[in-house]
Amino acid sequence: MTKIIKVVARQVFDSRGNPTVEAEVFLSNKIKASAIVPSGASTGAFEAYELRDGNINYFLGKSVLTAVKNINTIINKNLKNIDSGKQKKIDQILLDLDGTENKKKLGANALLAVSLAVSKAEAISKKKELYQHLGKKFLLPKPLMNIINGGAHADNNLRIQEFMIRPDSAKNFMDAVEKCFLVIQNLKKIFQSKNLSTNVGDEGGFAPLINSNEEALDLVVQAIEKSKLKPGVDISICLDVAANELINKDGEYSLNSADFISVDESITYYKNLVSKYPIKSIEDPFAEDDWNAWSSLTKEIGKNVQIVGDDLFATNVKRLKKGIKEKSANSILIKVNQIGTLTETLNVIKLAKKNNFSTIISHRSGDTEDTFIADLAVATQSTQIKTGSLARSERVAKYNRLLRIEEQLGKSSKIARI
Ligand code: 2PG
Ligand code: MG
Repeated sequence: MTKIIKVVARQVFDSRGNPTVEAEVFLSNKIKASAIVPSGASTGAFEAYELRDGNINYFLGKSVLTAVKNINTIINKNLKNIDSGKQKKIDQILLDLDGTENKKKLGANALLAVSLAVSKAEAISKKKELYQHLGKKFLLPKPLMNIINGGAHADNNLRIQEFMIRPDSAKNFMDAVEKCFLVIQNLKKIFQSKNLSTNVGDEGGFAPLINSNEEALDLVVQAIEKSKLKPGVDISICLDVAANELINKDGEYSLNSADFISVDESITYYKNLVSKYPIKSIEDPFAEDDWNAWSSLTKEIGKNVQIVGDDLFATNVKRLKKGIKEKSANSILIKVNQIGTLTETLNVIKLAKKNNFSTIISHRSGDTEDTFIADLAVATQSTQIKTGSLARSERVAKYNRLLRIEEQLGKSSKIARI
C-alpha cells in the first residue's frame, strides 16, 4: 500500500495570466505528481465555488492564497497516511472537510487540485498511464475544435461564444487534427482576403470583427469547402451559445444582435440555423434555469442535433437527474472544476452514459499546461472533447497528449464514431 506523505500547494497562473492553484502530492514510495486547476469566464451560478482572496491590492483580488493555505494546512493534515489508491475515500475526506454544498469553505479549486494530483500520483505509482489508471476500455474522442470566438471570450460583436468544427469522418485522431488544421488554415486565408483580423481569442479560435452569427457560419462553411471537405459529412459545425450571458430580466435572449427575442422566437431561430447550416450540436442554447425552454428545443430538434448542457448541468448529478427526467438535453459538457472532485466527475459521466447522454469532456477558457482532461476523455470513452483551437499551447497540449495516447494504443486504438 502506498500512502500519502504530504500535500503541498502553490499559486501558479492560467492562460489568461490569472492566479490558480497547483497541488503536489507526495507518496511514501517517493512518487510525486501535481495538478493545476483551470478557470472559466462564462461561469454558471451552479458551479462549485472558486475561492479567490478578494484583496483588491493583490492581483486585483484574484489571488488564491487562501485556497493554497487550505491545502497546505487542513487538507495536508487530514490526508497524511491515507492509502493513495483509495480515490473515493480521499474525495470523501475532502468533501467532509469542506462540508458545504458548493465547496465554499475550502474552495473547489483547493479540492480539485488535490483530487486530480492524487490520481496522477497513484497512476505513476502503479506504473500506469493516467488513462489506464482511470478506466479499462479506451476510446479517442472527436475534437470539437474552436474556430471562431465571440461572446465573453472575445472583444468582437458576435453573440455566440464559440463556433466549433467537428471532424465527423476522421478515421483516427491524427486524421481529425489534420482535417481541422485544413479548415483553420483556409479560414485564415479567407479572413486575410477580407481584411479581417486573424488574431486569436482566449481559446485559440479567431476573433475577427464579425457582426452576425450567419456571417461567421457562412465563412466557416466556405473554409470547409475550400478544404475539399463536405460540410455536415466530413466536418460539422458545433456551437456554444453560452446563453446565460445573453438573457435579460424578462427571459428574452439577444442571440444575434442587441435586440431581444422570446423563447419561442429563439427556438424558431435555432430551427432555421440548423436547417440552413451543417450544425450538429448546440451547447447552452438557453440560460441555466430556463428548463422549459430547454425541453421544448430538445423536443423540436433533439433527434438530429446534440443539445449540450454546460451551465445547465454544471457537471452536477442532481441537475443532470432533473435534466434526464425533463428531457432537457441529450448531452452533457463535463468540466472537472464545475464540480470539484474526480469521483463526483466520474459519477456524473456514469449517470449520463446510462441515460444515453453523450459526454463531452471540456477545458475552461482559462486553462493550463495540465492535460488531465485528455486522459479523462479516453478513459471514460467520451465521444467528444472540447479543448480549443489548434493554437495556444494550453489547448494544443491536450491534442498532443491524445496523439501520444493514440500512438501508445497502437492497433487497438479507436476513435469515436458520431
Ligand atoms: C464554456 C467554457 C469553455 P468558460 O462555456 O463551455 O469553452 O467557457 O470556461 O469561460 O466557462
Ligand atoms: Mg459552455
